[in-house]
Amino acid sequence: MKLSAEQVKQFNENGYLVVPGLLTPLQLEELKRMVDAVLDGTIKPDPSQDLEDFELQYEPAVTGSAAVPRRDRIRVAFHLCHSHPYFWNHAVRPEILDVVESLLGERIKLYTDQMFVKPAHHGSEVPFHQDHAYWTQVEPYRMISCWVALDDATVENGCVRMLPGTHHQLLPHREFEGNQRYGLLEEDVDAGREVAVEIKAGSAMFHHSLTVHRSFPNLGDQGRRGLVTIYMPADAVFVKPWNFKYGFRTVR
Ligand SMILES: O=C(O)CCC(=O)C(=O)O
Repeated sequence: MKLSAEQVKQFNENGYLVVPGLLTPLQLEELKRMVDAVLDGTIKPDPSQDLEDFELQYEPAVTGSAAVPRRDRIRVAFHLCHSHPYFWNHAVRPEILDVVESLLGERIKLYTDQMFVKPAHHGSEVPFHQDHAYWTQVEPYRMISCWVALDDATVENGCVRMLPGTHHQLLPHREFEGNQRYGLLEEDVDAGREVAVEIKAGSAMFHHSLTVHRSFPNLGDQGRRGLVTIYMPADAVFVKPWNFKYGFRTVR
């Protein structure tokens, strides 16, 4: 469904927007089953990819721990939509593209997806950052991410936390050690304005690629999975080379 004028206004003011109930209960159950299969290693990328497994990043605290099931050791799974037809079909769902069209215009390219797993007990933090700090090859600095909750995302299990109205300029990022290469420190932003975006499973949060956000570690008993698919206007310009092996296909 296209967004209302009021929803577009809210997005333009805050740099993010929650769309409740984006997926039906049936769509959500199927998505969870497929994500579990990726995390458990029971499905593999499409054979044409010639990959042994999906591109995975592990939680540093439990990387080598055989006592922890594989699904609880994974921090992020990358590029599922380019490696398996089920996730391609998720990325081009009309329910998602209608919202993206309301925000980006009629011609849309898909960049990729990232599955943030945030397992119970040891899911690690994602520091403050603007997504576009990673993607400066593309102008204008305006992509849209669709973050679909597979579980209820709460303060306790590390929901995404947004800084409203920060989507107007790119801030200088710092080099970090560890999983996340660049980021912002609390002193770089007005952290007091942060909003914890708690959403129900099957709902989505759309955000602008300049909106500052982060998430805390998950020290609770409930996992918190979020599948993010990322889109750009089809007329975006590549100002630096970007050898992204899957390419950028027009999806609408
Ligand atoms: O899911 C998270 O914890 C972080 C998500 C994020 O950084 C993003 O969607 O860009």
